[in-house]
Amino acid sequence: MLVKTTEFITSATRPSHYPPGEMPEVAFAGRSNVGKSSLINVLLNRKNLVRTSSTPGRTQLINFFGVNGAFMLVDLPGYGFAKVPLAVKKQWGPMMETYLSSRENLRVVVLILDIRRVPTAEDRQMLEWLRAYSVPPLLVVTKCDKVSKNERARQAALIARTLEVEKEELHFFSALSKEGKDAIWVAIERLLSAPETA
Ligand SMILES: Nc1nc2c(ncn2[C@@H]2O[C@H](COP(=O)(O)OP(=O)(O)O)[C@@H](O)[C@H]2O)c(=O)[nH]1
Ligand SMILES: [Mg+2]
Repeated sequence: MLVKTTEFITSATRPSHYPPGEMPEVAFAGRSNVGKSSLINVLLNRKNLVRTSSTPGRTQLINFFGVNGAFMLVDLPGYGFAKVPLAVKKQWGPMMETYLSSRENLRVVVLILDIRRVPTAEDRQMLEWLRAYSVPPLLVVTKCDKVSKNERARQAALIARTLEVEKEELHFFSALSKEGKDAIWVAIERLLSAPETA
């Protein structure tokens, strides 16, 4: 994918504030601090399109970006950060389910997982919603530079088993080495150009 232009479109919490769904859309989801912003910035060749921060969990908005004037990239709010107020936490599920069930131009959700961690209940919930609403998931396992080859294989098996998916469905990535960048773009492009299924 040759990224020529990226522009911030808007932030929203509910459908009446979403931008028009005229272009195919790819959304990114994952636990706070999993490396979601880092992945997006590497994919878009940007230093800081979406802010990477050491105080995770504050973003509770759905952020829409236009890429090449051809498709929409959506940064979904991170989940699972302990310090987020309960009231904010309670909004996450309905906000996600509303977006996933109503966004007709949504073609793929990139679900990001940490190679060193067991997927959480919220990761599994995301995957269940994607299945329920027929949105194809793209599973990206990030921070792969932090583990050895042996550990990677062991953790991949554990992650696949916990999510009840095949190991082959996992895309390995590192924001440091940029490993996996091209393969992830190929998979995203394929799904963005796929005919609507739902
Ligand atoms: N070593 C390493 N660190 C990463 C990687 N991706 C993200 N990080 C670090 O993990 C922290 C959280 O990353 P960020 O992209 O802000 O996560 P987000 O909260 O999911 O958007 C930051 O300190 C990043 O520098 C990676 O692939 N490898
Ligand atoms: Mg972030």
